Amino acid sequence: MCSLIASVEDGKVVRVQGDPDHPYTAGFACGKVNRDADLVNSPERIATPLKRTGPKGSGQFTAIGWDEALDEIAARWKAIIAESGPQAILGYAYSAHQGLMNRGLVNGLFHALGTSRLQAGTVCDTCCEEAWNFTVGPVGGADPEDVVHSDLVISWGADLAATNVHFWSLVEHGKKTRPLPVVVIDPRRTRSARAADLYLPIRIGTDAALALGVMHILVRDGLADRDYLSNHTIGFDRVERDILPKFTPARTAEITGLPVADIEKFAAMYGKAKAALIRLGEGMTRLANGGQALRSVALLPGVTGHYGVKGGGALLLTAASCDLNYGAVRRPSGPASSRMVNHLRLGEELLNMKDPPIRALFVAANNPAVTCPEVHKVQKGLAREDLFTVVHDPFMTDTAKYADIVLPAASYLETDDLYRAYGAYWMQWGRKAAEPRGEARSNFHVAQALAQRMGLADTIFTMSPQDAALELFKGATGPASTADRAKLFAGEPIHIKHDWKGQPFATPSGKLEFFSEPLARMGLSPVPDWNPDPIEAADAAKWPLRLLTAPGYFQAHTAFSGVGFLRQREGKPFCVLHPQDAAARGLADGAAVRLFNDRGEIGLALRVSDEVQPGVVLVPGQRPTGEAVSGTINMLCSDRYTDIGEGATYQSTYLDVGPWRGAQ
Ligand SMILES: Nc1nc2c(c(=O)[nH]1)N[C@H]1C(S)=C(S)[C@@H](COP(=O)(O)OP(=O)(O)OC[C@H]3O[C@@H](n4cnc5c(=O)[nH]c(N)nc54)[C@H](O)[C@@H]3O)O[C@H]1N2
Ligand SMILES: Nc1nc2c(c(=O)[nH]1)N[C@H]1C(S)=C(S)[C@@H](COP(=O)(O)OP(=O)(O)OC[C@H]3O[C@@H](n4cnc5c(=O)[nH]c(N)nc54)[C@H](O)[C@@H]3O)O[C@H]1N2
Ligand SMILES: [Mo]
Repeated sequence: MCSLIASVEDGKVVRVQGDPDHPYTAGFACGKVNRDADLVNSPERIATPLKRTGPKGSGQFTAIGWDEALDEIAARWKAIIAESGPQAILGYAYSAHQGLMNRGLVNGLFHALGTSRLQAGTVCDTCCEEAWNFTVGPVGGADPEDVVHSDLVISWGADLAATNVHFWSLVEHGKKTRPLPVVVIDPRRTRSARAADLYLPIRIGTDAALALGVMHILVRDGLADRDYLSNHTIGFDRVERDILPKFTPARTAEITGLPVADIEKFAAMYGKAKAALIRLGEGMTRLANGGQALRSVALLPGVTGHYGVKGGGALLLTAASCDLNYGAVRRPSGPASSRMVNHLRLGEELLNMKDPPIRALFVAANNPAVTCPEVHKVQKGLAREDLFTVVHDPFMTDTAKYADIVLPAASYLETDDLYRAYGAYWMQWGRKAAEPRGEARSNFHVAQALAQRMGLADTIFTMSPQDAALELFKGATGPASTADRAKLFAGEPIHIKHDWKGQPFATPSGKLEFFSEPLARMGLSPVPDWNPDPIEAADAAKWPLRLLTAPGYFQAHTAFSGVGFLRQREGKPFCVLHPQDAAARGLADGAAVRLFNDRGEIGLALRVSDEVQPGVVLVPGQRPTGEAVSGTINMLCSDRYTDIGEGATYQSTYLDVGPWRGAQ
């Protein structure tokens, strides 16, 4: 999350740019956020609340007033609660607004009502986060600004030039003044990979094998830091005895598709570095064995002791070390536990959940009809005539088209909120830059208005955003909680500074866990390992190509699809095939092609490029159905869970590509 300056003329946001005075944002934003003035002022925004007039999914609505909309929602919910209990309602609110209040209070509303609860984020980061927690513990990783002390940077499954532009810029800056080699490990030759000193085009889903292969070489060559291992880690003896012998350079090369020479070169660079920083991405964890992959890579800096050094170690996320009293907003009242619905299984649960079935759905700040796997099931679930659906969004999304009532949402530039970065140690109060467009209202406002109509008495539902923010500091510990309130509300960036001497470990043992007792109890391998996944292997035998899914440079997920300029920059929804795979199928660059597997088929434009390896089809971003030749990529992805964290397995998708012959 960047620190931004919005310029406002006549009450209208005219420009958004990175704050030049912020040490990390350093005066620039990514190509998408630079266009956020266009997003707020987009002619495609919904102006008023809407009520459905046509069949679900048809997008036929009529304008209604806010009071009418909110009264109807409250009346329907009360009737459903009286008949079936609160668990017949599901609040499905996610992260498009990153403010702690606008994100948290919607969940707080459903918590207080005692409805079924969303196990949120499984579409995104629960796998990597849980795997990190089992290894390092629920604590933030290395500070990206410490890269000024690094002597080697590894971008492991993260496209830094797309999703981490400020870190990338610090790396480029560092390279100007000292040797700072960059290694990129990614199946796609991304922008970051093209700028790397060593690029390893790894086979999808084989990162654990590479990390273990590197450990094998480090041990073989006497580059393991035995003091660090014995003082700060547990279980390496088991890994060394049972696992590392299996990952010889030759076998590692066979599994990962990388040349032995490159594996040796990378291991030598890593072993000889004094402060190597691994920037971990989430991309490598969105497949069946994603948890093992992340765990294995996160263990690597323990072998060399880089976790103990400033500028060394690994960074996945920083948010866990911003210790605020989140419960004040997210869990004001309500039962301690309730029925859980996995974020990935919306379709499944809408169709099959019983005792009681889900009868009412409130979707805010996400677009599951595009971004959830098994889109066919999601569409079928959303099309249920007996489901009362409300969607709160600035735009008429694919999901909103299925709603009974659509509420126009304010964007982050039109709200007051407190933000905590999750890739850096900063937080900041973000003031409302302009009044919401049309009749749009913020998530915070809607949560409060519905809470009042539902008779909830928690004071958080009547507080101003500033007063609610102050609740987050009550009883909180750690550096974030000591923020000077006057500076905070004046909008100054607050540095969440930790005085760590090396990476802290918040595991049961207090050490980096090569051996994890909790994983053993769950019936998972307690030590890092790599084994082929049987379901993937069966699918791979049937289908010749594997899906690689990564953010688009100008269309990440669907939140920027309301900006015409960015849609054009990204181009028509497309896929990328290696020249060999395109030639073997007689497919030319620019052709419309059919992507298909057992789950269905979609139509995209083809780009032929060797940025991917043979055997891979890359589909950047998730694009709404109306933009593509036909359909959307998640129609081909299953809602199966990852090994750890019950996360998404988009990249365990196998398929084929052929000429587009019109919808079948
Ligand atoms: N500016 C900006 N920043 C963002 C976002 C945004 O929209 N805009 N979105 C945010 C969100 S929601 C998220 S989740 C993060 C995601 O940001 P990241 O953590 O960077 O994760 P991804 O971008 O999903 O994937 C990164 C890379 O992983 C590669 N990859 C895929 N499979 C494998 C594999 O098996 N092994 C390896 N080594 N690499 C693999 C992909 O090719 C891709 O280049 O970005 C966040 N940051
Ligand atoms: N195939 C495949 N699928 C994926 C991924 C992948 O790599 N491959 N990545 C996954 C990941 S990492 C993620 S995080 C998810 C993201 O998936 P979603 O959470 O669905 O994210 P978006 O598509 O950006 O949708 C966000 C919606 O919120 C709306 N919005 C923006 N601001 C506000 C606000 O302030 N209030 C309200 N009420 N609404 C607002 C936007 O207009 C948009 O419609 O997708 C996942 N899906
Ligand atoms: Mo995400």
